[in-house]
Amino acid sequence: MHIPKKYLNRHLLLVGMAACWLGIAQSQGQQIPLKHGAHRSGPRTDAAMQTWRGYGLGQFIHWGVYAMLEGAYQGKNYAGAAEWIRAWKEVPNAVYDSLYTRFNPSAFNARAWAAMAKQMGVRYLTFTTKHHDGFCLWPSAFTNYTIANTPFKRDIVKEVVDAYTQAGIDVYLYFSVLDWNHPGWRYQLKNSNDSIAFNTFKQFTWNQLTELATRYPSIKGFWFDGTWDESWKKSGPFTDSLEQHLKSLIPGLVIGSRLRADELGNRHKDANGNLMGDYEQGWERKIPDSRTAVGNNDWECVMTIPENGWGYAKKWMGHWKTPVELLEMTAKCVSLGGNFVINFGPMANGAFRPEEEETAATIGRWMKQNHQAIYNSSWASGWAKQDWGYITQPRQPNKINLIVFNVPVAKTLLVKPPKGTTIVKATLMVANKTALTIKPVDYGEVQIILPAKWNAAEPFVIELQTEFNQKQNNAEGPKANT
Ligand code: 1KN
Repeated sequence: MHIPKKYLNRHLLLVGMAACWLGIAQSQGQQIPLKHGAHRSGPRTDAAMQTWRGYGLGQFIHWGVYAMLEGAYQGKNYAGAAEWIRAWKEVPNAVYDSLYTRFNPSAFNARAWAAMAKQMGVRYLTFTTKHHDGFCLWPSAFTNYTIANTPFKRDIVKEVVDAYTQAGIDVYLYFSVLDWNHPGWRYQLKNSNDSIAFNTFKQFTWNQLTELATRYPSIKGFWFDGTWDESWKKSGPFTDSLEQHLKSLIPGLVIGSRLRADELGNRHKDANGNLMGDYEQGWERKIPDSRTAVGNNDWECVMTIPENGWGYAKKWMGHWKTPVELLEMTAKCVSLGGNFVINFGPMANGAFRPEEEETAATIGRWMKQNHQAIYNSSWASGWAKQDWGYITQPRQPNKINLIVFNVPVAKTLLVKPPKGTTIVKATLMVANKTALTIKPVDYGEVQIILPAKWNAAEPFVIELQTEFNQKQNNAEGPKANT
């Protein structure tokens, strides 16, 4: 199609005028008025959130009656995520829904779980209290479909919360709003009967969450899931009251962006683009590529070790991430200002599979040596990303950590500090804390020279001590010839 030039120009003019008008509207703070949008703009600044922000590494545990089927039925492997197996056409609902009458995890030992997590170096746990199937790992008073009605009987949520809390690991409770077991659950509200039924469901959800917050007051937050359906999106005002109610029960409670909807049905971000909840909770099995992708929001990435699947599956499908790959993801997330959470799916007897035990042990050995680059660390503003690895900024001033994953054959790491920053010392945090040669080159770039025979068997950390000098003239580097 040919459009005469003069019309194109006129179009550009109109687009320009519209953009300008929008710009004026925004600068004058003209926003869509919302009663149930975000109640804060920008990150939380209180101590509980500072703690959350500094975790670096967390553990997720998915456990429920789905573990009994082990991701398979009658000899066939389920290609989906093992905790979703009830939705597989091969599995009759009646079979799945009676599994709990045989749930008896004789090897379950919450203190052993917490000990493994402690050794691994995680600083928080997110634990499934109830997944989409509706089965409750605590003896909820609001349904019979709970641990109390299994041969095991013990309150698993309590044992986990207590053991981890005693080990100094903060606990967050995963809770699926979507509940396949509750008669009032609806995907959509098509008529008044749906709304009446869904109101009973909302009351049930309110009751269960109040129960969890009251029974386990040492928890630091909730992790919501199963909130993507139309019925829930139409419940914006309810989600708002629920969030405020839970926060009134436990001061400092941290809740991600998946619980809320605004009154227009927007999730995560309200109609004005402000994040609802304390951190962005959309990074499931994916990691942002850049700081711009996360803006100024707090965020967390949750990750499976196999390709997909959170509950126990006998056969892990696809590529299993190695400990070094998981550490690289951890470093990447922290360098972009987020936390990284690795999922474990215990077996039906309550023990972890050997692959998970080994993964935890290997990550723990590395964390013991190198946690200074992961804990209480964030995005190193102004430091250019480099191909050899990741740069993190600890909370101390004048310190930077380099986490090296790919050692250049030339054994020289290039870094480019922000304008005005000088590197005064570079210390290899292994090999007897060797001080490394620092060679400033042109354009404000600096070479850090590794020992000639340096042969890293695993990723390692270099600590930089820096100085800030306002007056230093740090000229721009060469521009790409575009
Ligand atoms: C793409 O659809 C989904 C729906 C639910 C993908 C994942 C999930 C659930 N969230 C993870 C944290 C697991 O609990 C998974 O079952």
